[in-house]
Amino acid sequence: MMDKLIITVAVCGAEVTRNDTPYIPITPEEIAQQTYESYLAGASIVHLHVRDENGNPTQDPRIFKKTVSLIREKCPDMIIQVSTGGAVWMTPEERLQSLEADPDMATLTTGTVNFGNDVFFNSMPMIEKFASIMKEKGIMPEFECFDVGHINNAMTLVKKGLVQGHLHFDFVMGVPGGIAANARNLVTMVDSIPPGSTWSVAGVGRHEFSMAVMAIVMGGHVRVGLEDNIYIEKGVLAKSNAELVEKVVRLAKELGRPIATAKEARQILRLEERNR
Ligand code: KMH
Ligand code: ZN
Repeated sequence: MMDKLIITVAVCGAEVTRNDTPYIPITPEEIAQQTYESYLAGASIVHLHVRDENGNPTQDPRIFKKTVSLIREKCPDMIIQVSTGGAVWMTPEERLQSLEADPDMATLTTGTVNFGNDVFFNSMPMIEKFASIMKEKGIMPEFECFDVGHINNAMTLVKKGLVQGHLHFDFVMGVPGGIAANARNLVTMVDSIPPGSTWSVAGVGRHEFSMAVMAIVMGGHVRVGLEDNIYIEKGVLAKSNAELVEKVVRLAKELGRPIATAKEARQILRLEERNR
């Protein structure tokens, strides 16, 4: 039997600006409010980036701590997953600062990828350093795989003992430069991870909902949010992150897949078994 569906909401990311959509949350209060509305709609994990007072991406630990505490006040059991990806121009040291906010989980991108005209750089020594710091702090990594080879790198971390316990992967599909978002590639990704692992898919841009449907029927989990896609349908901006989550909930309902609560998501990811 399939697990209930875990929905992750990627509320703001690092790249989307107010010029792209007026609905992107920027301040800690706006981010916490949109996270809360998404939680009420059915999201059990928040994938978190933060912005500075000018709306630019930052890994400032004070802003992360403030945002995490606002989210915990409103949604005490929601799983908080901070980004260690940050933005493409950030140093590794800068990117690691989000871990100071004591999250439940953090992203761990396991390879370099072209990212539009930029390069999202993640060398193996960097990845190993990120993994060992997460291990030391008892923070569960979510492997962010932008291509198939990133899964091999993740498994190298496991072989070296840098990642232990339950393994959870997020396949980010449709980034220009990364793996294309289609059914054949998703099957390849799923076939490449070890049995017993869990996975979600983040379809970028217009691929968000088609990839979500594939994950729903294949037994995976789903990430949506304004970080990945700003449209609720072709040419129509989503007015909030919650609107995107609500659409996934409707699709899952139609397809007969129940939604996991935050407590159930913690069980599916074996989060409570980790020593914290
Ligand atoms: N903003 C991207 C360069 C993550 O959050 O870990 C990296 C990213 C992945 O969003
Ligand atoms: Zn991100």
